[in-house]
Amino acid sequence: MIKPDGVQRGLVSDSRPQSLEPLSIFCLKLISVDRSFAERHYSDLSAKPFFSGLVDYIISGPVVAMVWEGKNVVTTGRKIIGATNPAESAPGTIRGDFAIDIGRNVIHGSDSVESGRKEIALWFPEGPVAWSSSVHPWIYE
Ligand code: DGT
Repeated sequence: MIKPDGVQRGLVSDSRPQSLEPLSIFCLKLISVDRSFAERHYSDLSAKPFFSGLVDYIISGPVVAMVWEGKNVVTTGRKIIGATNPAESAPGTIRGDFAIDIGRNVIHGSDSVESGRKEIALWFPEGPVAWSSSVHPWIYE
């Protein structure tokens, strides 16, 4: 998900570095979510002191919700996104290149296949459009 700061700063296309080329976007939409939706998305963090600030941030403007597809997509995606705190994100990662503060870290990525499945069900209850990428056979053996 490109968070509201990423959308407002016009980083939607910049946050697709070349290292993401072998992965493909399966679903994508611009969406504004309300407080209860954001609280559900971040429910595992509800006891944290920064929770209400995090929810305020996520509902502060539209986000771009996406489903990415590809081999090891969760691990690769997280590597490309960078560490949660941009101060610890390597240059060349999305957060390392575009973010400064942990509370404005531009992008979210599922941290496991299981949470990815849950988040897809939450963000895309309508289900995916059925399609397949024609470059797939040129990337995967
Ligand atoms: P993501 O992808 O947004 O879920 O971030 P993760 O998975 O890299 O990190 P996670 O799930 O532990 O935390 C979710 C968001 O909560 C994170 O992107 C920024 C915010 N956050 C995490 N730790 C802190 C903190 O110590 N202070 C503040 N202000 N925000 C934090």
